[in-house]
This record gives sequence, C-alpha cells and structure tokens, in this order.
Amino acid sequence: MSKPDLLMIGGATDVMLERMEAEFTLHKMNDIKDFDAWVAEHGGKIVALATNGHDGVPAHVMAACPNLQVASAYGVGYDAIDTDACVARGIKVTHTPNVLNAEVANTAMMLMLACFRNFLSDERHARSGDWERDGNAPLSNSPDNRTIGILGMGRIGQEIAERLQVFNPTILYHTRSRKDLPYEYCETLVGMAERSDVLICITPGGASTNKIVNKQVLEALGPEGMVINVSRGSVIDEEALIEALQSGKLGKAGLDVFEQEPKIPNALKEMENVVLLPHVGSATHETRAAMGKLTVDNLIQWKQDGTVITPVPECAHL
Ligand code: A2R
Repeated sequence: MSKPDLLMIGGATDVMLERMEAEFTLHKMNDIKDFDAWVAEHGGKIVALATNGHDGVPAHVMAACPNLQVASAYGVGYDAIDTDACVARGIKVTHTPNVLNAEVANTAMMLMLACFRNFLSDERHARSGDWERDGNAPLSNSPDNRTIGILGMGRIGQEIAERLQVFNPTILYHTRSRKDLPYEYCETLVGMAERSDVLICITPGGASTNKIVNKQVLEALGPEGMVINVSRGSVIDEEALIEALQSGKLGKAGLDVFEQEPKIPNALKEMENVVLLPHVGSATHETRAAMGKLTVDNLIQWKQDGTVITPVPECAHL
C-alpha cells in the first residue's frame, strides 16, 4: 500500500509515531536542518500534517506544501491555525474535542481549590518546617456556596459546571448566545463578573475573545474575587490582571495559560495570591493518549476514504 507523505510539527507520543509511521512516510519538522532544501525535495509531496494547538500551521509551512489536504491538530483549541486560509485551499483541519473535557475541568477545579484553600503556601508551610517554627498556617476560605461565573459554556464549560456541583454553587454563564442549560445566562461579561465570586474562563482563543477579560471585568470581580483561566492566555488582559492583583482590586488568580507561553511575567511569579501552572490542563498520560489517538485516527480515516472524524467547525463542509 502506498504511504502518503506526512509532515509532523512538534512532538508526538511513541504510540502516535508508530501508528503514523505504519501508514505514512513521516517527515519530522524537528529533524529538518535546512528547511529550504527539504522543501525543494519534499514540499510538493506533503499531503498531510500532524500538528498541535500551540504550533498550528505556520504560513511558511502552508506555502511550502502546495498539495496539503489535511491538517490534524492535537488539542481542542486551534486559534494558531488560519482556518480561512485552509478552507480557501480545501485543507481539512481536525482537532481533538471532548476527549479532554474531564481533564481540563479537573484542572479548573484544582486551580480554584488551590486558590481558595491556599494549599500551595500551606504545603510550603508544612515542608519548610515553618509549622514547627512559627505555628499554624493562616486560615483560608471555603469553596462552598459560591457564585461562579463561567465564561464559555461549551463542551468543557459544561463539564466544569457539572463537576462544581459538589460545592453547592450558584452557576452563571456568559457566551455570545444563550444555551438550553439549567444555569443562569448573563447578557454581559461585566454584569456576570459583578455578581461572581469566581470567574472561570473556558472559551476558545482568537480574535473574538482577545483580552475579553479586561480591567473592567477584573475590577468587577472585586478585592475578594478570583479569576481562573484554563482557556488561552490571550483571553485575559495580562497587564490589567497584574495591575488588579498588585493593587488589591482583584483578590486571586489561578492560571494555566499565559499570553507569551512559556514565558510568565515575573510580576505574576512574585505574587502570593496567584497559583501558576505550565499549561497542563489536559496533560495526563490518559488524556494525552486519547488526544493522540484521535489525532492519528483523523489522519488514518482521511487516508482511507478522504473523510475525517472531528473537523473544526469551519472545515465541516469540506
Ligand atoms: O459564544 P458561543 O455561544 O459560541 O459559545 C461558545 C463560547 N464562546 C464565547 N463566549 C463569549 N464570547 C466569545 N467571543 C465567545 N466565543 C466562543 O465558548 C461556547 O460556549 C464556548 C466554546 O465551547 P466549545 O466550542 O465547545 O469549546 P470547548 O471544547 O469547550 O473548548 C474551549 C477552549 C478551547 O478552544 C481551548 O482554547 C481551551 O478550551 O482548551
């Protein structure tokens, strides 16, 4: 059987590599020393691409692969991919929705709990010997009976709302369109923030959500308020966030994502009222295996019959 040429951007698990190598002639971007020379020899042969939500499909790669037909992204967010350009060329873009809902929802919950309960500073208090030297750690706050506003109420947002139920919350949500769900819809994000103890961000990135959580929204949460971000760094105005946290206009932040990953502003690293994670929302062996499987399943199905399993909405008609 013929093996179409596939270019892989970024890394992949051993299982993914094994399956891709069985079906495709694999070119690894990380191994290409001289890109121009590689393009001259192989660019025209590449019909398939495996990538991820961070690297996307760079414009120079699109240009170098004129016969590209499918791009399979490992991850649910695809804001790094110019879907208009892909649609214009008939390239089917796929992503990995649903298989990471539970894990990202768990991450959001753990960030919220860590912020309310000061678990990270408590852990330091225990480990450092401060407990023996200085006595008990300061009291923290309960996550129970809170009003929690969820920005974005799609697959992951709904999973977060369901998992939060054990804390007896009042759940509000803001999206562009009202959903048929048993939670209260808020027409405006600021209006929701004014009423919320916690704002959890779980929209896609991209132009429509860029810095949507701005100074006004952050200050509406207030000095006791908390923001949790498991979506994209671009969704929050990071400069405004730092200012609000430093001035005490916002209470706490739990962040898994940042504007310039993997860079995290020093100001955030220095603050005690912030919990920081290195974009690990879906990063468990189990969930990454499921994401990897779907990434490769999309490519293999495309090879078999030209269709894909989970196209991004913009490409569903292709
Ligand atoms: O606005 P709607 O009605 O399309 O609802 C979607 C909402 N959303 C927005 N809400 C407010 N302002 C916006 N500009 C805006 N754009 C989108 O975000 C919907 O409720 C939610 C996205 O849900 P899903 O498409 O099901 O995405 P999923 O699987 O929950 O993942 C969300 C994001 C990914 O794109 C990654 O960036 C991250 O979570 O891992």
